[in-house]
Amino acid sequence: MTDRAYSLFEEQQGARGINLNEVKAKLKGLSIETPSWGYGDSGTRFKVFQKEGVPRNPFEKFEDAAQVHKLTGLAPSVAIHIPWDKVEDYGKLKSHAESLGLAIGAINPNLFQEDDYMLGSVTNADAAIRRKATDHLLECVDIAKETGSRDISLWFADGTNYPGQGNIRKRKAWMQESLGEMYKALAPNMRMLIEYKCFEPAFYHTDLADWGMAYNLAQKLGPQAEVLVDTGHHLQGANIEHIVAYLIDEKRLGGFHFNSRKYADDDLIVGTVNPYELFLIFYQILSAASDRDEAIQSCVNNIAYMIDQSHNIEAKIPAMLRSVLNVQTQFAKALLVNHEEVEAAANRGDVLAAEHAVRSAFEFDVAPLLRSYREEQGLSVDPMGDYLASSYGKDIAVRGKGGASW
Ligand code: AOS
Ligand code: ZN
Ligand code: ZN
Ligand code: ZN
Repeated sequence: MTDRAYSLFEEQQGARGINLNEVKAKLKGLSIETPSWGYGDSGTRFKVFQKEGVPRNPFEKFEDAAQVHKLTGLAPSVAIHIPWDKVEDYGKLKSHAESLGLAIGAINPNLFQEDDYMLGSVTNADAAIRRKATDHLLECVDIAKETGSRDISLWFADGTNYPGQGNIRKRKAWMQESLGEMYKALAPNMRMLIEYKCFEPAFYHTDLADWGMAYNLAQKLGPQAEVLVDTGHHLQGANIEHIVAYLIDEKRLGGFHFNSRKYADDDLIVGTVNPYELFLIFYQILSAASDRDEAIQSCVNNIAYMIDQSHNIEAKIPAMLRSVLNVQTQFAKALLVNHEEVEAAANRGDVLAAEHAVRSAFEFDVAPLLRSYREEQGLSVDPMGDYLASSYGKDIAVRGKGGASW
C-alpha cells in the first residue's frame, strides 16, 4: 500500500534527484547493537531505582532485546559486559540468543568495579594489579572466541584525580604493554575497539582522554585495533562529525557508542537532545561511503553502531525502541542528502547553498518513508505503539523487582 503522503514524498525526492528504492536498500543495511546493560537497572551515583520486570540474568536480557529486534528489524545483536553477564556456558547463551533471532555482539571487559582498580587497572603502578587486569582482557578474548563475537570494546576508567598522583608517561607505557599482549591473543577476524573519554570517573587526567590518544594507541597496536567513538565522551563544543570523518579517512573508525548528552557523559536516549549532530555524523559516513578508495569503503562498511545508555528513570524496552528508532530516523534523513549538490555548491564557493543542501535533507519528515519501508519489510509499522499494546511489558512483571543492575 502506498499512502498519499508517501506518493508526495517520493515525488519530492525524485525532483531532488533522490531515488527512494536506493534509500530503502540502504535502510536495510542499518544494524544497531543494543547493550545488555541497557535492559537492566542502572542509575547515577546517587541512586539506582529498581524497576519491576527487569531481567534477572543475561538470558532474560536477550529475551527483552528480542522484542526490540522483532518490532524494528534494527537490533540483531546485543553487547555483553563481563562480569555482569558472566555465565557458566557461553555456548548456551549463544544458542539462546540464536533461538531468539539474535547474536551476541561486542564483549565489554569490566576493569572499573573492583577495589584493586582504585588507582588504575592496566595503568596501575602495582605490577600484580596490571597482571590481573590484563588477564581479564585475555579472558574476554577467549569469551569472544566462544561467542563468535568479532569486537571487544575497551573502556578504561583509568586516570588520576590530582597532579602527581601517577606518572602519566609510565602509565601510557603500561597501557600499551597490556593492550599489546591482548592484541597478540586476538583471532585474525577480531577487533579491539578503543574508547576514549575526556573525564569521569577521574577528574584530573584520564589515560585515554581523547580520540587522538586512542588513535595513536590503535596505530601502534596494529590494524585490528580501531577507535570507538562514544558520543557522550567529548568536551563541550567538540565537533564529533569532524572526528568521525578524520578517523574514517585514517581507516580507524571501528564503531560508535550512541547516546545523548547535554553536559557530560549523560548516557541519555540517543537523538533526544541533539538529533542534528547525529544526522551530521551520518552525513559524514555516507559521504565517505562513496569514496573510490576501497579501504575507506571497507572501514565504513564495518562500523559497529552500538547503543551505550543508562536508563535510570525510563522503562527499559521502550527506551531501547526509542533509541534504535531515533538512529534510524536520522540515518534516513542523511540518506536524503544530495552529495553532488553539496559538492557543486562548495566548489563554486557558495557557502549558503552548500549548507542548505545539507540542512534541507534534515528538514524532511521521513515518517512516510519509514512507514512504507517497514510495511515492505513485513515489520511493525508502529513499533512503539505495538509494543505498548502488547502484553510483554505486563508479562515480565512476574520477574518482580531487584533484577540485574550495575
Ligand atoms: C563509560 O563511560 C563507557 O561509555 C563504557 O562504554 C562503559 O563500558 C559502558 O558505559 C558500560 O558500563
Ligand atoms: Zn561507551
Ligand atoms: Zn556515554
Ligand atoms: Zn560512557
